[in-house]
Amino acid sequence: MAIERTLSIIKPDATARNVTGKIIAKLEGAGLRVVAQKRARWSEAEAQKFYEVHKERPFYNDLVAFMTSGPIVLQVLEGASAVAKNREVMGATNPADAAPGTIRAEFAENIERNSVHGSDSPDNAATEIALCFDASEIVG
Ligand code: IDP
Ligand code: MG
Repeated sequence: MAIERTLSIIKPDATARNVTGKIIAKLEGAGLRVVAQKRARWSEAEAQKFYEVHKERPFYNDLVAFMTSGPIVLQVLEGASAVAKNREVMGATNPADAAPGTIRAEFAENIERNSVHGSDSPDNAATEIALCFDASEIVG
């Protein structure tokens, strides 16, 4: 299995409830290594750019408002098949469908306030990592 990197975001619903450490423990427990991490508060323009792929979706404006409503924690995760591994430990987008033990099953409030973002392909991971981190901030 190839060693990959993926972008992870701990979302404002989770920072508000002070569960970033519990979420990071889940990621590390799945074998993912945090090789970059920073806390940030996105501007509207930053959130709009990050979620540009969703701009035609009906939930886009609400999603941008949610993602700018409080602090987030941006991370680069590294490990074997990190993109798929992270999606597995995150669980389904809607927590009602998320498998027991996944981050979203345990922490998400609803389909929007679902605690974490994870890149959905190696190509998108590379794009999202480059958007959020300078190379010098990633230390593997
Ligand atoms: P993902 O985060 O599981 O990859 P996406 O379809 O890429 O899911 O959607 C991006 C984010 O948009 C979700 O994580 C969630 O916060 C929000 N979202 C997705 N679908 C809905 C919806 O039907 N209603 C409200 N928000 C949604
Ligand atoms: Mg997605």
